[in-house]
This record gives sequence, C-alpha cells and structure tokens, in this order.
Amino acid sequence: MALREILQYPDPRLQKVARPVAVVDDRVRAIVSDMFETMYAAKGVGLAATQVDVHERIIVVDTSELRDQPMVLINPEILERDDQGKEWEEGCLSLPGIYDKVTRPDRVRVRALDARGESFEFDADGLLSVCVQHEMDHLEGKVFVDYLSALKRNRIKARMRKRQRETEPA
Ligand code: K1U
Ligand code: ZN
Repeated sequence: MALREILQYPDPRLQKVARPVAVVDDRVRAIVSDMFETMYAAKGVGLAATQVDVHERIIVVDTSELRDQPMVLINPEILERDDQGKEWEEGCLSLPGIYDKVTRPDRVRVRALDARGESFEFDADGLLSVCVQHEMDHLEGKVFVDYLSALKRNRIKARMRKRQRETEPA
C-alpha cells in the first residue's frame, strides 16, 4: 500500500473524464488499496481515482462513523434518482478548507462492480448519496465548485492559486 498525492484544484488533470475499467484485476485492487490509504490519511469520506491522477472509473467511500465500512465502486452508474433535491454543505480533498452548499437529488440507486468484479446495487441517501454523486462527478472531470456562480468559483480559484504559490518550494 502507498499514499498517493491528491491533485489540488485548479489542476487541469481534475477535468479529465475517466475511462471504464475493463478488468478488475490485481492492478486495479492495488489502486483501490492505495486510494483507501490516501482517503483515510486525509480524513475524507470518499475519493475518486481522478483525484490521485488515475483516470479510470474507480471510487472509494466510507461514510461510517467508525470508519470501518469501506465501499469500492468500479464503473458506477446511477440507475434512479429522486426528483427532490436536497442542499448539503460539501467539501473536497482537492480543495482543502473550502465548503459550500450544493443541491443534488436526495436519494439515488447505484450499480457498480466490487473489488472482485461482481456487480451489486444499493440505495443511498444522506451523506452516502451526496458523497457517491460528488465522487461520480470527479470521474466526469467535474468538481463541486462547478455548481457555484462564476464569481464564487473565480474567487476560490484565486485563493487556491495563492495558497499554492505560498507553499511552493523556493
Ligand atoms: O471527493 C473528495 O474529495 C472527498 C470528500 C467527499 C465529500 C464529503 C462531503 C460532501 C461531499 C463530498 C470529502 O471527504 S470532504 C472532507 C470530509 O472529510 C467530510 C466532509 C463532510 C462530512 C464528513 C467529512
Ligand atoms: Zn472531491
């Protein structure tokens, strides 16, 4: 297992659309294992492969209180979504310390492959639903600030760039 670097917004690699995983093999399971290590170390509740510069459709999630319910979603699809939207305060490991409200469908039904390559389905609501939708956006090259106004997004971009300049090695 290894920690991987999390790309920071506005890195253009966060805009890449991820390709489907053709075979769930040991190579994919090694990526999954590194993603869990990286997500838990960063104290996140989810992570998309895009964020660690792997452009394949892989997500890891653990929204449990005890951080003991890891979920792997490979080639995830949303089968059904609620008509009703709900507003949540979102964060992102690619934008540390930045939070804002985003409205998304409250409940979704999801189909994905697990780490053995077997298909499974589940219904999600609450934080799990928000997190899965947020991670699936990453696989499409989208980050939560893309839902905000251009004014807010440009301010966030400037703040992130300033922060990156200040922490750059001399
Ligand atoms: O994609 C990511 O960067 C992970 C992200 C997932 C997420 C959390 C909450 C709403 C939407 C998406 C995070 O883990 S953000 C940081 C975090 O640890 C957290 C945020 C809210 C609740 C619980 C944890
Ligand atoms: Zn994110």
